[in-house]
Amino acid sequence: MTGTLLTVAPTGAETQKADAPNLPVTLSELVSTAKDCAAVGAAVIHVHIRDESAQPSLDSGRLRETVEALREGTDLIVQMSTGGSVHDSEADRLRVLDAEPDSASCSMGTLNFGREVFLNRWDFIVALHQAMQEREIVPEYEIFDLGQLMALHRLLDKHGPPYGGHVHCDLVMGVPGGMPGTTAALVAAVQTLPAGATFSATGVGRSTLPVALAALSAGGHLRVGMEDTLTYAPGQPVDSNAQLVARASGLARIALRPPMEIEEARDMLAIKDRRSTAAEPAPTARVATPASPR
Ligand code: KMH
Ligand code: ZN
Repeated sequence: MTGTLLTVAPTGAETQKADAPNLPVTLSELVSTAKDCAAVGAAVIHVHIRDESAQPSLDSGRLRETVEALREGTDLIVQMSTGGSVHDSEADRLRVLDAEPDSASCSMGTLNFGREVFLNRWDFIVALHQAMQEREIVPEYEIFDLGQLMALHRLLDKHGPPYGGHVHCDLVMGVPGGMPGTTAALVAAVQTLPAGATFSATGVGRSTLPVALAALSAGGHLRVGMEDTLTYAPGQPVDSNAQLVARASGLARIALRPPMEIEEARDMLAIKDRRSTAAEPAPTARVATPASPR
């Protein structure tokens, strides 16, 4: 049994800074969060950026600067969101790849997203998949509902494997409009994954813990962070992204599948090494987490 790949999704596009003052929205907040999360076990960072007013942005210059700063400050696998916010255009979402991240999300279908619609037309999904193949960027297929896994089978059958050959999915569960964050839904999704695929799971809101526990028991990996969860326990707001990563690390250790080292995660996901040898960040010193067995 392998270790557990921990992804942190620290910001997202839905929460306002005013509603969650600890949400990282500036580049320096993001880099500092990334370092803290790497220290407690994260290997991947799923990034949405904000503009100077802390609103979601897909500005090309900012995206590039963000990828560079995260690469300079950490060893984390940098995964940029191509999902953006529900208001972003397809052209802007495709242009995210110009920032040359290690990985990028590829959402596998359209769904109601609360009161909004998160639009992912088939032709757009194909365009994203092919652009990532050409640019040697590893996709993470975001699965919000069971039928989206059938779309993934069709995508791989018709358009071939992703760059690197390994298929990794993230089950995003509990979005109002998508599959629920339950063990039954997770099992149904896991049974429908393409052969050889690995998966992470994240449960939005109060489904965070049930989904994490179900994913670990099913041999899966975890995504946590303030993109998906703002409440640590009933009545207790999340302090920081690192708090959520530390809790996930503890659960992974209890399951005897401790957090994967970043290099191991790079191998599993077949990430192309874009780090410059000149400015290598110091290796991440990991700290023990509260639930570590002694
Ligand atoms: N913000 C959501 C509408 C992704 O990052 O690829 C879409 C999302 C998915 O977060
Ligand atoms: Zn996202």
